[in-house]
Amino acid sequence: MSDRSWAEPYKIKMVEPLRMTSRAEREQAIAEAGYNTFLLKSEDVYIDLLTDSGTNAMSDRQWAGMMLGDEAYAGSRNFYHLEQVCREYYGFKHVVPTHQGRGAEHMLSQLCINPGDSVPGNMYFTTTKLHQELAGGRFVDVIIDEAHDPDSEYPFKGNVDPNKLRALIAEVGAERVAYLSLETNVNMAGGQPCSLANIREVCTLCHEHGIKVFLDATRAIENAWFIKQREAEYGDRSVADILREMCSHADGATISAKKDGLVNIGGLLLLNEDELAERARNMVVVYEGLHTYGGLAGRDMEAMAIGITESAQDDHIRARVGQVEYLAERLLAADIPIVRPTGGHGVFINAAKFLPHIPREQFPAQALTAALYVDSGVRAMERGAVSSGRDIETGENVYPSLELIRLTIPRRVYTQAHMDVTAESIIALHENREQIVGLRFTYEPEQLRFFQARFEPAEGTRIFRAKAKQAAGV
Ligand code: PLI
Repeated sequence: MSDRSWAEPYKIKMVEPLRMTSRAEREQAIAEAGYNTFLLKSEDVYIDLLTDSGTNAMSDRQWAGMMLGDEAYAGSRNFYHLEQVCREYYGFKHVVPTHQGRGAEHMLSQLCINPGDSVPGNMYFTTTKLHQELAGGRFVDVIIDEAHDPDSEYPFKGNVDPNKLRALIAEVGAERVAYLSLETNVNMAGGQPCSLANIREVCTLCHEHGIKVFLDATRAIENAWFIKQREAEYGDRSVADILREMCSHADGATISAKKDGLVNIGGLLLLNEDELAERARNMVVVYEGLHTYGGLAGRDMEAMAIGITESAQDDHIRARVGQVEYLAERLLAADIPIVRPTGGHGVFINAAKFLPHIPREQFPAQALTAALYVDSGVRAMERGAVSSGRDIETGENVYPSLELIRLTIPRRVYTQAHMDVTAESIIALHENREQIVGLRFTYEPEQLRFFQARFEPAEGTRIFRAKAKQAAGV
C-alpha cells in the first residue's frame, strides 16, 4: 500500500450553507427537543451525523437523470432502467420497487412469516425486527458472540454463528423457521461485515434444510469492500464482482436504497422465485403503488439506477469507507472508546465506557448524543437501550450489550475539516465527561420509541452539571 494521501474521486459543484448556532441556542434547542436528537430541527444542526440514510449527495449525473423522469403511471422507462441495473449488480431475477427499505421489509415479512415462526437474524435492525414481529414471527439472534463485544478486533463481526442456527433448527424444526434474515454490514453491531465464506456456509446450511435466505442488502456494497480488504482470496476482485457473488447465494433481498444506493428516497425487494415475486407484485399495489413504481416517482427510480452504478465502483467505496476510518483514527489516537474494527457507515462510540458514572437505566448513550449536540452542534444517534425498546413478553427495558452512539457519515457530503471538528468536540467532552448527567423518560411511545421519546435530565435541569460545580472540580 502506498503511504501517499488519497482523496475523494469527485469535486464539489454546489454547496448548501449551514446556520451556525451559539451554545446557548443549542442548550435551548435540545431541551425543547426532549433531549432526543431525532426531535431537533435540522436547521439547528451544524454537522448532521444522525444517519447515512437518505442524506447522501447526488452526483451531477443523478441530477441530470432526474430530468429524464418518465412520470407515466404504468411502465415508466426509469423502472426498466432500474430493473436492468439491479439485475446487473445484485443478480436477482425480479425487481419490486418500494418507497423505502421498510416497505420491502413489510412485504417480505407478510409473505414469508406464519404466526409463531422463528426468524433467525444476525443481530436485529429496528424496522426489520418490528415487521417480523407484526407478521407474528419471533426474532432469534444468531450472530457470532464477537459482535456483542465492542473491543473484539474480529474482522467479520457480522457473521452468523452456524452452531446457533443449527441449534434453532433442531429446537423448532426447519418448517417453523420462516427464513434466515441475513444483514450485510450489520448496522447495530457497528457497520460490521459478513465474510463470503460465512455467507456461503450459512446459505448452504439453510438450503439443506429447505430454509430460504433473504439478505438485507442495504449496505452490501460496503460489506463487499471489507471482503475485498480482509478476505484473502477476494483482494484482486472488484467490489461489483464480490457483490454479485454475495447475492448469488441468497434467495432474495430487501434494500433501503437510501444508503449504498446514493439517493434520498427509495427501496427494493429483489427475488428469484417466480411465484413469490408474483405475490409480491400483487401486494405492492395494495401498500406502495403499481409494481413498476412502488411509491416512487420515475425520477427517483432513475436517480437510484444511476446511484447504484456509481456506488459499486471501487474508487467511490474506498473514499466512502476511508472517510469513516479517518474519523475513527482521530478518536482512537485520543483513546476514545470506539467499536473496533471501524465499520463501514459510521464510527460507534461505546457510551457505557465513555460515561461509566451514568447507570444504564439513565441511558448513557442518549445523554452523550445530547451533550455532543450542545458542545458543537454535531448530531449523532443513540444505538443502545432506548433503541432496543422493551421485551414484548415482560415489558421490561432491554439492555443490549452494546450501548453506543453512532456518528453516521452521509456519503459525499462532509469534508475532512468537518471530521476534525467532530473529533475535537468528542475529545473535549471525554476530558470533561464527569459533567454529563443521565436522562429519564418523560414520554415513551409504544413502538420504535427512540424516534419520538422525550427525556429530562435525571438531576438538575441541564445535560451538563452546573458551572459552579465544574469550577470546584466536582
Ligand atoms: O429507512 P428505510 O425504511 O429506508 O430502511 C430501513 C432499514 C433497513 N435495514 C437496515 C440495515 C437499515 O439500516 C435501515 C434503515 N436505517 C436507518 C434509517 C439508519 O439510520 O440506519
